[in-house]
Amino acid sequence: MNSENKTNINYYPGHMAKTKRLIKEKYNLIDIFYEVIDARMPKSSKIKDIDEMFKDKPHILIMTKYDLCDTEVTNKWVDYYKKMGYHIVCLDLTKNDITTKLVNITHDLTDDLQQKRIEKGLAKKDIRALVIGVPNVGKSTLINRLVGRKAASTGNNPGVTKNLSWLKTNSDILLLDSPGILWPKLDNETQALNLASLASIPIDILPIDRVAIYILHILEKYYPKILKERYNIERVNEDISITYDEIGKRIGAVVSGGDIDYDRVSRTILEDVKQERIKGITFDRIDD
Ligand SMILES: Nc1nc2c(ncn2[C@@H]2O[C@H](COP(=O)(O)OP(=O)(O)OP(=O)(O)O)[C@@H](O)[C@H]2O)c(=O)[nH]1
Ligand SMILES: [Mg+2]
Repeated sequence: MNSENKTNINYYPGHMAKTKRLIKEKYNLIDIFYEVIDARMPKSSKIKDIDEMFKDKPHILIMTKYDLCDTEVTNKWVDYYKKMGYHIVCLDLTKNDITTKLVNITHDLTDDLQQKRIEKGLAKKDIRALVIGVPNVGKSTLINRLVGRKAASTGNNPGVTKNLSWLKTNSDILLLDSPGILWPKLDNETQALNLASLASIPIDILPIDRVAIYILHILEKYYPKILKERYNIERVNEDISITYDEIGKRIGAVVSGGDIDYDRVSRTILEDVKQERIKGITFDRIDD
């Protein structure tokens, strides 16, 4: 990480500190943890120090929003994490029938624990899984899929889940939903911009035009076709400010006197990513 990439964004609402405290209290009850990350940012959405926090528990890395990512790039991350020894499952949670694989891996990873109980003459127990991850990655949506009904509240904004709660699934797994957590300081600017671009931190934490221009840079560099098609632009200019102006004209974000309404352009770009009108993109690159 070079020094230019250093930042110091303080975004750590009180409920995150509280969540970490509550998770620590429940630690002994948890048999396995499901760490949920966004397939469009396999690195930036991974919580720092989480492996350390749960080092003696089985762990499955779940990449949600696989339908929205650039699979070519994201699959390189999947290989990377597999090589590091992670059990990993990629999911498109808009589909219903995706959970068998996850349930099977959960049974494999908790088999030892069940066998030990049987040896002691005890019955098999319900497996308790903690679902953990940064805000808005799909933790509650995953839980609803596993439970088979809308048991947990979901929404396309960070901070929807406010409390920890246990939910029973169709199989022998109990799930603990948790509010999204981050680390106290976002000290890497690229990571903060990725989280902001994909709505895992609120829109007002970073200047909106900075986030929008960052998204445009990513699109210009890696996904010019998507950028051209979305905004009906003929040629993507390397000078992002020209593209930014052109988008303003295309979407009619022009104020009297002919000036571009930059705030509106920025909001449109962010909203287009959030509402999945811009998709097939992955922000983290393995070779960066
Ligand atoms: N396209 C797509 N959307 C998804 C997927 N998973 C979740 N979403 C959407 O992502 C948004 C956030 O989902 P939630 O389940 O509320 O996320 P969360 O991690 O519980 O968020 P917090 O409680 O705020 O931390 C919702 O609009 C979901 O519909 C997925 O695999 N694909
Ligand atoms: Mg939630």
